[in-house]
Amino acid sequence: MTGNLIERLRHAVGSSGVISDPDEMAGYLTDWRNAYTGTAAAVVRPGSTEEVAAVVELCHQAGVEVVPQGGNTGLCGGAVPDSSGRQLVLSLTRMRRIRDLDVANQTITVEAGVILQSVQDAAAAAGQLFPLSLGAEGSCTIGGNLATNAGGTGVLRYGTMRDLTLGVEVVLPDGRIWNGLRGLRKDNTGYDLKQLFIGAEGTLGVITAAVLKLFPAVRSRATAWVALPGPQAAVDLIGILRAVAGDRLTGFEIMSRQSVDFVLRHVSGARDPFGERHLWYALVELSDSLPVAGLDEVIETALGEAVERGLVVDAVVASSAAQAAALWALREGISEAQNHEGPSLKHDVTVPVSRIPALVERADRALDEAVPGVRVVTYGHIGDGNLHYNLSKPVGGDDDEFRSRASDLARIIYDQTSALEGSISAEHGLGQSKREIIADYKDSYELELMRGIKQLFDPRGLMNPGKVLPG
Ligand code: FAD
Ligand code: 2HG
Ligand code: ZN
Repeated sequence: MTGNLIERLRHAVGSSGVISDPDEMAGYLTDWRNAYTGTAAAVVRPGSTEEVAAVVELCHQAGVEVVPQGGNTGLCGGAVPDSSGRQLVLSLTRMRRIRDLDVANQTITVEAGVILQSVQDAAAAAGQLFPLSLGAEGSCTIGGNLATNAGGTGVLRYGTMRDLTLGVEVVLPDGRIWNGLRGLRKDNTGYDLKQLFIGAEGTLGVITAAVLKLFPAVRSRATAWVALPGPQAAVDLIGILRAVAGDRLTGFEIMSRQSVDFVLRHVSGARDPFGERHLWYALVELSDSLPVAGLDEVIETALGEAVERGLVVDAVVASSAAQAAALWALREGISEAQNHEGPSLKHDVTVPVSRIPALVERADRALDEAVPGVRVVTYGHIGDGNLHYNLSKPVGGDDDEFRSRASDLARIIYDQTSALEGSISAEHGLGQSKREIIADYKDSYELELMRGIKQLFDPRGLMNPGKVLPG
């Protein structure tokens, strides 16, 4: 990148918005778990849509590649530049304005750099709920949530980011602004273009703002921690809860004992709710917008039926908000805790919910045959058919030797997932990590159509190249 372009970028966004000092750039060049590191010519932090457009246009004219970045919490290297040192990281973190909150329309309009938790807080202050919820919510941004079509723990009831979005504003790869910020629940005027940008991981344009759906605030909640003999019991328990609680079932997460062991070992203050060890656990949440909905009774009725049917071995219903938060901390601490056990080989897979038990049985057996003693950290959003099938080395194993098995182990999990008609990424996306392997699991015609869409929006291939599409 020429000094001339850096000067023009400074002119476009102000001197404080352009970082080119290597030490100051470092935090933007490595991902959350230090799995990917790149270099960049500069990091640019525009403060408005017009400034984003000016930066992207200058890059387009100069043929410079752009890597959009939000909170940098992504788990597949999508926001990290390559090692050429020629790419530009475009950080949206200065775009933090909540532009509008319309209670009658049940919408909130926010800029891409707004932290997810700030959107939840703004909604709550207006007596509303923005239901996207995930472990990184204190640092991930709405732009990153949209670009990865984030899921999290509320999908069971409220859907993913795709379901929660009514409109987007996007800076296209040549610097033009598309204003698709419509707050409409019905709009049948042709192709739904916003959905192309959601889940595109920054490869089609830079999302600068969005109109998101709001829901009535939650005013009562019941939370239970449940011990189960296995995944089939969890699937059956979801069926009972749906029959008893309907739409009030808003969370159902599963965790293997290995996952909980890591949290108990590494997260300070974590405590096992039961005296005995069990094979599997579920975290169940019911919630309602009515202040007095009798949810504790509803959850106890459902769990009582499950105990009678031998599906639940033990259960505790939280008696206070603090106890419920402690149960959620056991679940949300898994990602962080696993980082203390050497490399985590992450796989974020999905199959139809009914096939989860078959996936676990087949994949666990094949993984243990491939690497005896491998520690399988299985957990996640089973109500959506989504498991995080993460692996840690055997006790006493060597980090590099374990890393060298990464692609064989991934194939074991992906082959079993594919045989059960699943997908190799449920929520984290393809980024750099699954960009090549996706070619073995996705129909070639589907990939050809995706390449055609990329060519239409970004014919010069300047927007987040090296991500999503196989090379
Ligand atoms: P980044 O990491 O900065 O970027 C992610 C991708 O989006 C990159 O490809 C980047 O180029 C692109 N991008 C970012 N901003 C824009 C923009 N404005 N326009 C265009 N492209 C853009 N994910 C889930 O789905 N569910 C979970 O439950 C979940 N839990 C997590 C828990 C932890 C502890 C961590 C670390 C991550 C978790 N994630 C989860 C993954 C991650 O937080 C989400 O994918 C999040 O949505 C990423 O947001 P971000 O702002 O950090 O994006
Ligand atoms: C979760 O559900 C996230 O906790 C992160 O999607 C999963 O760290 C992971 O692999
Ligand atoms: Zn998840």
